[in-house]
Amino acid sequence: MSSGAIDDLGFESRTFPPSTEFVATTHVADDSLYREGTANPDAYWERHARELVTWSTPWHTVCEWNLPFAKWFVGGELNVSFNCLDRHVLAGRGDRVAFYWEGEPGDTRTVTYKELLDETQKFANALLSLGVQKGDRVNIYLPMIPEAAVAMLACTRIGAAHSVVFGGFSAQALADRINDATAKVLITADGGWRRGEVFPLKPQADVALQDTPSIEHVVVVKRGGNDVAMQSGRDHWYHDLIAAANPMCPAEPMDAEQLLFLLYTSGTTGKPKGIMHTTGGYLTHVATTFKYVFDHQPDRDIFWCTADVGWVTGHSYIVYGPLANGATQVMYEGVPNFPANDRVWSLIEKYKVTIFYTAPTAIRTYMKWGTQEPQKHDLSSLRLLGSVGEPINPEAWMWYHEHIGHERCPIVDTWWQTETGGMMISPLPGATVTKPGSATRPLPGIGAEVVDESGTAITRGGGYLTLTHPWPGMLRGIWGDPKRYQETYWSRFPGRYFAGDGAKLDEDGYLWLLGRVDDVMNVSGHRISTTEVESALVSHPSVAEAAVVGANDATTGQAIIAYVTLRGGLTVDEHVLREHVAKEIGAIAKPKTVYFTPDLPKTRSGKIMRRLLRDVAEGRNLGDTTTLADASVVTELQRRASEHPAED
Ligand code: 7RM
Repeated sequence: MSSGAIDDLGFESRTFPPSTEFVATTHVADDSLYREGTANPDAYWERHARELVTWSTPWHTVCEWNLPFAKWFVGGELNVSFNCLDRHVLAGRGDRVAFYWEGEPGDTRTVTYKELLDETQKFANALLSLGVQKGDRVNIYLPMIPEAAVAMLACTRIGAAHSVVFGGFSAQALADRINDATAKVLITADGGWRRGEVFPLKPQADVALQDTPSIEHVVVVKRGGNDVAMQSGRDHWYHDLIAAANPMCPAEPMDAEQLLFLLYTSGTTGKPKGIMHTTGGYLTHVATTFKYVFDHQPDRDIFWCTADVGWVTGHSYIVYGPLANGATQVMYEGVPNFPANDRVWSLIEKYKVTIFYTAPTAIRTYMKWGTQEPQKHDLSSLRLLGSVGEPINPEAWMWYHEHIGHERCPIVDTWWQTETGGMMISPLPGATVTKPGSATRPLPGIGAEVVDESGTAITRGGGYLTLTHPWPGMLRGIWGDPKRYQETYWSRFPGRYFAGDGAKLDEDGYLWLLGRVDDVMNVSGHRISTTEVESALVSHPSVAEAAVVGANDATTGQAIIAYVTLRGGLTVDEHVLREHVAKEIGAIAKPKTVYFTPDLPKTRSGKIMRRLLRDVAEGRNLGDTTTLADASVVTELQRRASEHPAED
């Protein structure tokens, strides 16, 4: 079906209701929450702000909306670190484990809520002693160690905004982000462990620090044990500051709209945007969605989110959402294939993880590595699985369902963005019948609609995903650039937030995410989403992962070029895959050429970078590659393209 915006080539029809066993203990087993959220979104969020968050001063207005600027819980005051730590300890739960942390080499630490609170208070005092004041920005550049959570929570305790930069980013990326935020303090480590080796952080930071005039002090956590230079007066060891710090630092109440953090997203063009999130609405959103989407119960569950704290998923669903709910989590420092391809499954078995949240890119990698890896381990503790970051191809969903969830665990496919702060579209696992590859429906209290080219909402078929009313975790702007905020998100469809993603609606009103609209291909006048062609390719039993792009073509406008990674040990002919796509979704979507590759170019958070594949397919020099995780992947594809130029 075609609405002119994006074609609907859909073919997935399997459905999975939650099991009676799951429903028996779930928080939400029926439509009541949806009905409450639809009837009055503000009242829905207000109830959860009251029930899940502790405030020192109540708000007078739930939501003040001056499109495109929102304020939530206006007049209210609260402290985020109090909500994540103190109140659990005050309620007698200080001995509950907050983190079972495991370093990549296999060293472990168990951190209770009481210990996390003690350390956070000391570090908050250390930051104060370095001159950090309410409203200042603090940069964080750390590996996945508990100190990352401590650093973030210590900032919230004193009202400083953090800006976390992923530890895999370059010195230049760090310097750009520090300078844009004019941060006063940088918190880093000597190094961290990755793939069996120490990767240097402080030496990278030193390069950045040559060009970051706003930085007055640097705090260095000892983790890698690598040699680092310490500049006297500026650089301080974390353990020295903690040893000298006053143990008491009362949580200061903050205005609900106090800046909580900046998080930079690279976007497809232009300089990184500092996405602004504030305090009361954000905490309400992530606490509520964590509880319901993961059906979390603190006395039962061990939660593991495999994201890095450098991404929004780590902010919202490792630090703030889980800790606000008093969750017990696993935190892992390293890569999933050290020392072997079964590390993830061995950790699930070891810590008896009940809820596992990861990305489609990881699931497809596990598919590539083969089912023998999870089969080596007892995964019976798992009760719920989650996915985030990209559309999950139906076949990857089925693999996750069968080989990890053993057909017992609901899967929550959660659509959201750095900009949305928290989850927006996702099943509620005890109430929603799932379909492989669909994020299902907007969560209670969230308004999402698919619109056509003219901005009119459609009820079937493909179009542009928009959000129709403000939500508590929404971004409050782009740091230093309100005009860009307005233009990027609020100008294409008046009155609506435009996410930049395509989506389609099926006959049950379920949403199927179709990827970024910039990637949509135009073949003989048909607007074809990358997601549907990729999912058709992945539905072939030999294929683990696929990326497709539209390359200029004299006859059809664009031709579909596919890059395909096979499942371990399997092979298949190019023409078989082309016919497979034709059979699954139609001849129009048949790739003109299929390239086989052991890897695809990805961002450091694991999203496929189709823009680079388009450059390769059209024989151009590569555009911006700074966010690419492994540059050798594209150079190899370029080399092969130049050896075998695609004939027209
Ligand atoms: C959480 C996160 C946001 C973009 C978003 C989409 C894509 C994320 C899903 C998804 C389909 C999903 N934040 N995306 N989740 N697409 N289904 N469940 O990833 O800011 O880094 O990226 O990611 O394109 O716009 S993000």
